[in-house]
Amino acid sequence: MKFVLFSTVLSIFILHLCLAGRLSSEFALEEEIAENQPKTHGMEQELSALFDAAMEQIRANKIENVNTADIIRKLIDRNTTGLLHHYPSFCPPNNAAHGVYTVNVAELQPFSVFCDTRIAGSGWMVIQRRVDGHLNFFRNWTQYQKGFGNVSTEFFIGLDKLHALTASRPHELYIYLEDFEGNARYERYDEFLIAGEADSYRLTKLGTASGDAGDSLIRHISKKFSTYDKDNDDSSDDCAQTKIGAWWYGTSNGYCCYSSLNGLYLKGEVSGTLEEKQIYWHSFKGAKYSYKFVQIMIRPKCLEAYPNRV
Ligand SMILES: [Ca+2]
Repeated sequence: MKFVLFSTVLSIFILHLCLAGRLSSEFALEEEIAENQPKTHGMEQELSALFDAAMEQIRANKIENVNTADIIRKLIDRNTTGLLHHYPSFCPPNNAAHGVYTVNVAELQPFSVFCDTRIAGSGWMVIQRRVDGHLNFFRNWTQYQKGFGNVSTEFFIGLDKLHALTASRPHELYIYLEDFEGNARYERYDEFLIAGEADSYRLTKLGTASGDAGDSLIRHISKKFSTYDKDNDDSSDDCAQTKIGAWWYGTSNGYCCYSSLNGLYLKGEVSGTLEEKQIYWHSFKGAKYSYKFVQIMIRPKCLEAYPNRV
């Protein structure tokens, strides 16, 4: 109960910070927080005091050049109850933060993620990567729920984590593709929300697409996730089986897919019965091409206002 309350207060705080944009003088805030350290042992009073202190500073416009994530991290670190882990729920929004980090999000144990700063600026959390085809992605429902692989090479983060992260606050989505001829394209969506298990991890929000790879995902909006042992698509086919993948299969016009990035790693041109069974993104290289490198990433939307972006 206390954790839920804490999450709620922190969410409100983060929202206000996002709206406030950049703040001024980290030291002034630290002093203010220190003065408002809890006089009681209740976490709710503690966090309310911290929140009020921070908001007072924002209103007084006394703070600037502060990294919002650092403030949030400090607030979490100042919690003395021992109930919370000292991890944020997102990748650090600075260009030095490239590599493996630990994050924490409500109702899950802390877990490792890969934060990427080299493709689209800072703060992006990688949720899926295909590099060389060494890892089998034709896996069952349970494995897709929990995730599999190594975050430094090939992996899928897991649907439970994807739901928890995207439901915790508004996120955006970035899909990066490279072919075997040295061409790289991307498609970015300004919203991304995955439903929970009870709704079969439905692709609930995508927002507006931009980029040069073309939009091969919007036709999958509102579709549930399917694996070879869990046919949640609304096609008469079992799309996960016929396409040898796991995706938000089913489209408004009856096709299984216009994209299937967990398909087979087939190294370039494919033909015949293998068509659309490969790592597939229609609007870049069509139905008969399997990409060399894929990276799917997410980021909280409010990071747009953060400094240190490329
Ligand atoms: Ca079906």
